[in-house]
Amino acid sequence: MREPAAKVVRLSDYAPPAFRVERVILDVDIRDEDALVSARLACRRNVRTDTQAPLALDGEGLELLDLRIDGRSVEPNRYELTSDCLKVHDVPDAFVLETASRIRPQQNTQLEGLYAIANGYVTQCEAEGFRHLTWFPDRPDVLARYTTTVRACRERCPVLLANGNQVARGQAPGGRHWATFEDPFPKPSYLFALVAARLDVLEDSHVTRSGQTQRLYVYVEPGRREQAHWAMACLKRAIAWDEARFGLELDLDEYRIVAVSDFNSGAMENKGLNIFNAKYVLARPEIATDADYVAIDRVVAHEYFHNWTGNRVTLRDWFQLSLKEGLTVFRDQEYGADTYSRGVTRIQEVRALRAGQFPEDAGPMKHPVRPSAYTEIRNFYTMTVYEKGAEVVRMIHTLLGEERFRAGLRLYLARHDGQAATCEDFVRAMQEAGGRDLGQFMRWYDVAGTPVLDVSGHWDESNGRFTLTVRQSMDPPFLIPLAVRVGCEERVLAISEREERHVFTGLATRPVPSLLRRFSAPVILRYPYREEELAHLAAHDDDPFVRWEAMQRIAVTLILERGGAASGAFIDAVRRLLEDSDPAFAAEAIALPSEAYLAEQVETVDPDAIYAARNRLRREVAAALESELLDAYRANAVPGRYAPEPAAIGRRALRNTALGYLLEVGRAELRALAWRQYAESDNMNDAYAALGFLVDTEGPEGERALASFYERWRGEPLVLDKWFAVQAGSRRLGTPAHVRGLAAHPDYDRRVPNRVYALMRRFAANPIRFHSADGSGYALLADEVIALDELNPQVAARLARGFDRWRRFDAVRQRHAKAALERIRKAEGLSRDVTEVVEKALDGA
Ligand code: B3K
Ligand code: ZN
Repeated sequence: MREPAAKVVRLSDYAPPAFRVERVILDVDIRDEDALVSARLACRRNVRTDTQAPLALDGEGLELLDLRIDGRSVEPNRYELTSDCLKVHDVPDAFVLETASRIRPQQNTQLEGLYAIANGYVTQCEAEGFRHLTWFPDRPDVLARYTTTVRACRERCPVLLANGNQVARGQAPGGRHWATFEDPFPKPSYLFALVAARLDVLEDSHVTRSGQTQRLYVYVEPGRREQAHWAMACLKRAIAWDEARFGLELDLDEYRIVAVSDFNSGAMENKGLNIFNAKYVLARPEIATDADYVAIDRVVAHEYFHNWTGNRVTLRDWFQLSLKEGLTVFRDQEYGADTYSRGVTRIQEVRALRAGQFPEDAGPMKHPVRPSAYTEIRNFYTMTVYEKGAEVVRMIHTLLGEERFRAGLRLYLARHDGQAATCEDFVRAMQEAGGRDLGQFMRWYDVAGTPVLDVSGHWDESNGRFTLTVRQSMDPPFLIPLAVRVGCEERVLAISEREERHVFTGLATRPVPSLLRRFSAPVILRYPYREEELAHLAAHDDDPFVRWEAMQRIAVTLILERGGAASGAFIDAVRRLLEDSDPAFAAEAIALPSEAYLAEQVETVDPDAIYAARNRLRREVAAALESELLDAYRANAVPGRYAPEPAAIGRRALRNTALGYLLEVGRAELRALAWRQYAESDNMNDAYAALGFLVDTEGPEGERALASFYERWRGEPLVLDKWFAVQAGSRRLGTPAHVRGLAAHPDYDRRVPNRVYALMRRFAANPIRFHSADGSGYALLADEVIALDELNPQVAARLARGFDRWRRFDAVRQRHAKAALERIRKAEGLSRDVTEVVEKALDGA
């Protein structure tokens, strides 16, 4: 089944739908080889649009069996059918359209629409998956009320679910059964969901502040109920948090999460029936790391928060995607900050933004937070839309303050409840409630690229004045909240000109300015700090981000300008941090900038040189501080049983960061320490950290650990993913050939996105071995993209993004990368998804 031809969709072409759909009555009959879908749509012409327009419905991969209007068969000459559209001419202003179609969920490898999983069937409709189920105006501004009947085999699919409340249920001949659900909330088709499967369920409840009891359910594969407790605890915490922080309550009597093993993304916020990648639900100490526990917490919260920001108020069109995603990421970030450590959470967000979003914003797939054109919307679930989108919302929060931001959010939700909104609607509500003109601020939504702030300081000793000059790269200029502290005075400067001066007075000595506090804007800030000024900030500033950033700045200079030779000031700073009262912060502060971030700082990337310099700095720190690192390693052992609670997570982070440094010393007894940790810890977090270090280290322990890990965990898919990932990310020289071997391993399954991401996306993110000068890494990724594209174009396109930065490398590597990209482009029947990514990589700047 090949896709319809690619065409560019533009924001400027937006037109309201010609028809509204008021009611949908859907019947999905899942059988062994296919499914029959019948739909009754109550349609009404939108009076404000062309009154002659035909009814145009989206549909892909549907075999049309019957078509009726108001009960009468539609004559063949009255409709047109193409591979993605059904057009019916001469329709009245209000009518009931009935269709019957056959689909093949058992053959659906794209995992979009209705598809088979090991233990049943599920749907994924965002963004345009509903058209794989039935004929429909599959766009987010058509909101309808749904009644859904699901039919399936009672034995194989005992659990039947769809959005809303179950209103009827029954048995049918041939060992089959059915259930009907009514969703009281109008919703766009992308929020539709159904499940027919064999599942275990964990039940709990939540009592709202107004005293109402709501039932909560987490469904998992049979036998895994014990692994659902953490996700349930997270859900309850998130519900309570949204009530307390934003006054938003759950609007449903029943709320369900269903975990599945085959899923393209992380999770999906379908109204009342979230469907999750099992990776973001299942946890127990032996199989999940601290990072896994926290990620589950954040994703469960994120999908829950969508119930208001996304579902109650949805999107007018897909260009507005960040309206729900940026806002909801901001909400889950704030939930994370309130639940764990605010400072450390912020540092981790900045790290991720710089490693992923900044490069995206400077590469061939760059686009504004609100894109203006796309070929395939599936390619725009990006860090720019999500993470930069969250930064944009955060800047509004910073400009308005908590109280007025809350008022703005309440106004936005009240004004647009039950509607499909735009980014302007959101900013307008914030502007009204905040009493602040945000007209200039809208540029953040519509202009791509990372702004640069060039800041300099002028000290006037004679009258104790310090003047900051701020020049911004954007023209016309952006409105940028720049939080600074000079001496004891803290201000949020609202930068709005290309160049501005800000004066601070009453200072006794030359100050060291504390800039971009809390990372108050997603910008690159340059300031000519001297090393001792940075050491001062790292030791004494009161903002964790500024302290961390000072360490990063020192390290960047040492790595890129001094070949990784450590300075006394840096060693001293690390020594002090090892005894910091906040181990979670210390772990972040002594971790060096990532190779991806370093690569963005140079003209032409030489990955081997960056690696060598960065690693030299690690070795020199380790050699100078061996005994202090060992002390920190011992002092931060966490006694008692494993629990994913913040203080313990922080201690484990510092302990493992110290261990990583110690292994750079290269002595057998330190490797033995890591081996003991691998073999003896009672939790995956510490075992996996040790495994990662051993795999990167010369010595026999790495192989031994890998073999034992495989033997122990081969039956546990999420852990087996880790086994693949740790090898794909290894810095060992033979990694490309080794990964090629793993792609032929019996446990490598291209139909399972988690497995593909574990091996191939991890490999594409390997800062040195993917970029092997012989081109073997690029060739391997190209082979995988081509093979995968036939099964799952969405996942293939994500892998293809591994080539994004190819032009930044030397001529030899560029030649290999270009050849790999051209080979992909020439592949027969290439999907729209991969075509868009590869063409932009080849033809873009
Ligand atoms: N809204 C979904 C994303 C679905 C991705 C479709 N390609 C998950 C989320 O952001 O919450
Ligand atoms: Zn989301």
